[in-house]
Amino acid sequence: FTLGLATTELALHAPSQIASAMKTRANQLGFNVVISMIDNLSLAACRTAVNELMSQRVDGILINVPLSNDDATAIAQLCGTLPALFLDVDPEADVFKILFDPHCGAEQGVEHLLALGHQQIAVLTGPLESISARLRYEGWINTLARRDITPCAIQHGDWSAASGYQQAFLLLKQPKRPTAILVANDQMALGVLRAVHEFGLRVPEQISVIGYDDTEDSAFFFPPLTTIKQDFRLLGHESINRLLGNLHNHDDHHGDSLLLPTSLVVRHTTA
Ligand code: IPT
Repeated sequence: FTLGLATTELALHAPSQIASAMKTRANQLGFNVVISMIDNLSLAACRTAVNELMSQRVDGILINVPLSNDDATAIAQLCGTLPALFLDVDPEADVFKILFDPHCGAEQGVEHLLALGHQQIAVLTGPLESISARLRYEGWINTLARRDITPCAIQHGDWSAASGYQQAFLLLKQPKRPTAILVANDQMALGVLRAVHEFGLRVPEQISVIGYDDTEDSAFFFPPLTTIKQDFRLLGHESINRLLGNLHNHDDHHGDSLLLPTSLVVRHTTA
């Protein structure tokens, strides 16, 4: 068998670690994974990637591309009878999927900051074209609202460390300076840590920073990053297992969908 992976930008840490985990699991089982990377976040780009994989006669497709419910349904239709497993859709999406619970992750981050006594909380979201970025953002806002808190500042990045660095200055220049920043991924948090340092503030004494992902290097940021862990090794392992389990099961396109939990990893950027 050969499996196809349609993926978003592999220069980003999370998608590359997910792809690596999938390859590792597939190799253990004696399968091959071919990869097609999209060049922009659009339905058209995802269609192109899926068509490319189908023309290589893959036996099943993994789709790690952020897709709205309608777009996911359109891609599932494009795949026809070929089993297709989605990794970046809404938990409500009516497709075969394996996801980390975005509500759970967003809530864990907010609850951690609230437990430390923070009230002046700024948020830095991912790109709003991404369904996961929107769901984390929504989860933060809802969890804060339950405590009658609204973020003291909001900015939007593009998942990169560079965007985290740039947007952090805008958050720090607010008249009411935040005592904590919720960041939608670890790469942006890396940029935020540098910006905070250049701004002359100490982490975590003067400002707390929390990331999201727990990618391989996050324990080696300075200071070591407190974050919300998504276990990408487990995701890679489970997605290959479940897609293979579905190869012979052509009439049940939903297969065994799975919602994985996230967990809080407390290191040294929050106090
Ligand atoms: C998601 C990551 O959390 C984020 O950091 C970014 O890399 C994004 O992917 C790229 O699409 S994880 C995804 C499975 C929701």
